[in-house]
Amino acid sequence: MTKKIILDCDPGHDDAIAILLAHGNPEIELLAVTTVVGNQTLEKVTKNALAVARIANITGVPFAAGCPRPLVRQIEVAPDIHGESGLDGPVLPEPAIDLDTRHAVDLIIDTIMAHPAKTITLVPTGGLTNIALAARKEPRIVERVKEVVLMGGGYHVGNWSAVAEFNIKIDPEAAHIVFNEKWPLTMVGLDLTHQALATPEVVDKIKKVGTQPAKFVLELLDFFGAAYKDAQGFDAPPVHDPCAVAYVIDPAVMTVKKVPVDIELTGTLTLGMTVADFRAPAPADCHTQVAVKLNHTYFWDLVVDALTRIGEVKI
Ligand code: PIR
Ligand code: CA
Repeated sequence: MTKKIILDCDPGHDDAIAILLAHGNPEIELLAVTTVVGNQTLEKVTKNALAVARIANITGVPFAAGCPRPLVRQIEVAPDIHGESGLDGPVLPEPAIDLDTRHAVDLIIDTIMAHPAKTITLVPTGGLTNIALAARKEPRIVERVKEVVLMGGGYHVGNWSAVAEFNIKIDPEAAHIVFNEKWPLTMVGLDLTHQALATPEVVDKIKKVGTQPAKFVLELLDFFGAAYKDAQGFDAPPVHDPCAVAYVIDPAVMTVKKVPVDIELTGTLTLGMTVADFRAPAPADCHTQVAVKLNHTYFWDLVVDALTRIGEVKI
C-alpha cells in the first residue's frame, strides 16, 4: 500500500530535494504540495516550489500557497543559507503549472477530509504556520490524519539560537499548537538531520545518475554546501528535509525514541526550544517521538533511487 502524504514546505534547497524524493519514490503518493513563509518570503518559496515541479515534471499534483507570515512574530528568512531567491545556485525555469486557487490551509483540510481516516501523513518541512491554522480551522483533521512527520527542532542542538531550530523558532506559537495536538508526531530534528551529510561520496553517486534533475540537485548542493561551510563551518551540508520523507518511506531508515516534547514560548534565551523529556518511562499517553540515529547509506540510496526513477526531464 502506498503512503499518501501532503508536503508543506518552504523551498529551500533541502525542501526541493524532499519534493524530488517524494515524487520519485514509488512508496509515496504525493497528494499536495503547500508552501509557507520560511527560508524566504511566501512569494519566493512558492515560485521555487513550482520551478521544482517543472524540473521533475510533476503534474497532476495541486500546489497551493499558504501563510505569508508567522502567527505572532515578525518574518525571519534565511538568505545566508538559501540565498536571495530562497533557492540560489541553479537557474530556475518559469513554472509550467498553475497554483491551486485555494489557500494552502484549505487544500490541506479538503484533502484530509476527502480521504478515509488515518490514511494521510502530514510532512511539514518549514515553519508550522499552515499546519497550526489548519488544526484550528478544522479540528477534525487532528483525529483524521495518520501521523505528522516533521523536520524541525532538535533535542540537543539549535541552528537559529543556541537551543532552537529555524522551523520552530520562526513561528513558535504555531509549533506549540502542532506539538500539543494529540496526533502521533515524529520530530525529525537537527540531532538526526546533522547526520544526513551530502559527503563527496554522496555527490559522486548523484553525478552518476547523469540526468537534468540530478544536475539540478548537484547545483543545489553546491550552493548549499558553500553556504553551510561559510555560515556554520560544516565540511559537508546536512540535507534536512528529505529525512522526514525518508522516514515515511521506511521508518527503518532511522531509530526513534518515544519521549514527550513541548515548545518553549516564554524563555528569553530558549524561545522556540523543543524541550524533550528523556526521563524514563515515557507516559502511556505520550504521542510524540524524536528521531535519533540515521542509516546514512540507506537514506542516500533512497534519494539516488528516486532521482534514477524520475529519469531524464528536458526543459
Ligand atoms: C536550514 C534551514 C533554515 C536555516 C538554516 N540555517 C538551515 C531550513 C531548512 O529548509 C530546514 O527545513 C530547516 N530550516 C533546518 O533548520
Ligand atoms: Ca525547509
